Amino acid sequence: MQNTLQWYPGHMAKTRRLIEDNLKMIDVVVEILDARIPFSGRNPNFDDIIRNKPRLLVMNKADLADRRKTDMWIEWYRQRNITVIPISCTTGMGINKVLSAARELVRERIERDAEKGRTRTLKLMMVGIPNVGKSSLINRLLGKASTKTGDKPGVTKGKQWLRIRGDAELLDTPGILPPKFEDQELAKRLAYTGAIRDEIMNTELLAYSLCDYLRDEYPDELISRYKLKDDISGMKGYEILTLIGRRRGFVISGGEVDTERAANMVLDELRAAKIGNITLETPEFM
Ligand SMILES: Nc1nc2c(ncn2[C@@H]2O[C@H](COP(=O)(O)OP(=O)(O)OP(=O)(O)O)[C@@H](O)[C@H]2O)c(=O)[nH]1
Ligand SMILES: [Mg+2]
Repeated sequence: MQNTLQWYPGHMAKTRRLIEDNLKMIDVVVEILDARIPFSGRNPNFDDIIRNKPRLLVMNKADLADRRKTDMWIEWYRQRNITVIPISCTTGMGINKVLSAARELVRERIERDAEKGRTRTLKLMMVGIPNVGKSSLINRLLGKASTKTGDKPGVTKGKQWLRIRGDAELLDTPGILPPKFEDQELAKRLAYTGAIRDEIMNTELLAYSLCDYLRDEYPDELISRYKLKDDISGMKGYEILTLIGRRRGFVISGGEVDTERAANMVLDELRAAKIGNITLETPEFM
């Protein structure tokens, strides 16, 4: 990992302005989180940008996350009077709750309009860090692929208005991250899920940390996926990754393990949930 992850691509500053400029015509902001990092995957700047606008939180990619921890995070947010809806754009789980929950947040306004004989077109703006599934959620709500999605951050470039079923309009926005990361652990979690491009990270160091985490939180999944025979409980992340590389036959001349190849493989397999349903952070309850 670079010593201090300090960066802010120009398009993210532009997106911030895009969100701010469109906010006044929006009824509800839908903030999309990745269920595998329901805390680290929130951009703290959204509080400044969105301010008092009604906001709905959805935790997408629940199909990839650890169900038990998803429930813990829902409870953690509930204790803070925040409702989070777990959804999956892949399986369709929870999608039908999104619009009704958003309407509920502005019910009084909808009712006032109805009294005046006006039907209100609900205007929603999707925001979130890169790669969480903002465009996928729009496609799901529309029932068709109307906006481009992709398994890397930075797919959506400009803004895009899309209408659904005549009674709602959706605005897609590109993902944005905070300008800098004070907390390296948080930056790593973003990278594990693919919210930060691998190119700006040291993937080997990233995979070492991931192996440390999996050893403590998901040892059975790790052992079974890579058929590890040794006792990994006292091992360091890099030792575990070396073992994994050896099991997979990633050996270079001289019998050394190609840890870079092993690192990329483990990260890919984590992202595809091949190691298991893994959530990368656990809430702390007071
Ligand atoms: N397993 C799983 N994958 C999902 C889900 N939702 C989206 N994806 C995948 O995640 C990747 C990113 O989805 P996008 O919809 O492009 O994400 P985005 O937030 O619009 O990304 P940017 O526009 O780059 O900020 C794609 O490969 C999607 O297929 C989900 O619920 N489960
Ligand atoms: Mg997008």
